[in-house]
Amino acid sequence: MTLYLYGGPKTRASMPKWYAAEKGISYNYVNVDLAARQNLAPSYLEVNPFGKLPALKDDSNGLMLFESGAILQYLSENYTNEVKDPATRASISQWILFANSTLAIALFVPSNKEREFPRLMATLNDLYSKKKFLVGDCWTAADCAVNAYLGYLPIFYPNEDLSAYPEIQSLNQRTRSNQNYRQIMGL
Ligand SMILES: N[C@@H](CCC(=O)N[C@@H](CS)C(=O)NCC(=O)O)C(=O)O
Repeated sequence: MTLYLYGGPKTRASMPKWYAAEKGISYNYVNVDLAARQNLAPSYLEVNPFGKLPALKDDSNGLMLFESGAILQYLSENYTNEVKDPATRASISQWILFANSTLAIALFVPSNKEREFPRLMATLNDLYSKKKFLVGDCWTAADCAVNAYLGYLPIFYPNEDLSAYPEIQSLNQRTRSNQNYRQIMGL
């Protein structure tokens, strides 16, 4: 049984890499050089026809999967014991989708940032003031996805004033002091 994770430096492959490291999931890493356009080589397009990173191949069942969120969810459901019932599965899925769509757009699409960012950040700040983990009582793929996107803030917007969101600031401090995260992000 072998997992192959296709990624590259400074790509969203960091998210499944971080998750796998935290959960002790082993895999073979395949570096795809975007600058050399290896992502558009026919051999990689067989893995992800869109030529995007990351992607995952699971030798145990022949699955080839793209989209970082789908990869997180697959690993969470099949390579950890964090999903114990349909409600947990749905809640984790909700947060992964939130991170990869709603939150990602609010952070990275300038026309949306002004309108969406303060509301989403205020709500997340409030949620994190009440609980440490988004689903249940341990760090799951839901936290990985949301923490990874919030962790992009100091990287992409080092001058952004986050003092109105102290819980997010301390969450980001915890993320940035996590050894696996540091290693994967090259901090
Ligand atoms: N929504 C996708 C985004 C994938 C994506 O855009 N990946 C970038 C790297 S972060 C990529 O492969 N870019 C190369 C290209 O578009 O040619 C995911 O989360 O996996």
